[in-house]
Amino acid sequence: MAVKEILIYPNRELFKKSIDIEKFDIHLHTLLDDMYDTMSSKDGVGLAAIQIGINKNVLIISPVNQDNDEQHKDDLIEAINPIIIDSKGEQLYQEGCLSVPGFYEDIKRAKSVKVKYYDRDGNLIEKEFDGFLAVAWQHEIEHLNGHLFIEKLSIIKRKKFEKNLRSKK
Ligand code: QAP
Ligand code: CO
Repeated sequence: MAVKEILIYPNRELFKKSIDIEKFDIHLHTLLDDMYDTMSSKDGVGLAAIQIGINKNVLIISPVNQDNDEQHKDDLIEAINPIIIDSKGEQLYQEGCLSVPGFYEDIKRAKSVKVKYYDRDGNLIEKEFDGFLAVAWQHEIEHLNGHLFIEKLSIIKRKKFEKNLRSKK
């Protein structure tokens, strides 16, 4: 059990590009476990390693049961060196981010994505996701590329967001 500190915007670390994992070893497993403990402690549904200051291409996504709102660790998606190989359609979804606490906004993204990634044991997986999970994949992979969802806001909404942030300090 290790809950790590989550980096909060405007921490510049969040804008670093992450690098690929080369060894599927105990260090990777500890990182994944720490990420899960950290995300769970804040009721998150997704987390990228860079959000706890580790610039490696690792992300987790916790599918939420559509019927009873429950999250189960067995369903947890753990993805190493993930890439989106195809995307289709469009959807608007209200996003938030553990690194931008208390802020939520509708963001336009693809409706479905096909992704390729490794699991914690180094098995290559190719799968398609849509709806909420497709949003989560796009949001988390964006973290690995050094970007945040607030960069997708209109100029007016972004200005309002920055003004609010400064007034809260
Ligand atoms: C990314 O977001 C995401 O502001 C994960 O006060 C977003 O877990 C995936 C959170 C939308 C799919 C759809 C945010 C918790 C959690 C907050 C999160 C907060 C407490 C955000
Ligand atoms: Co986020």
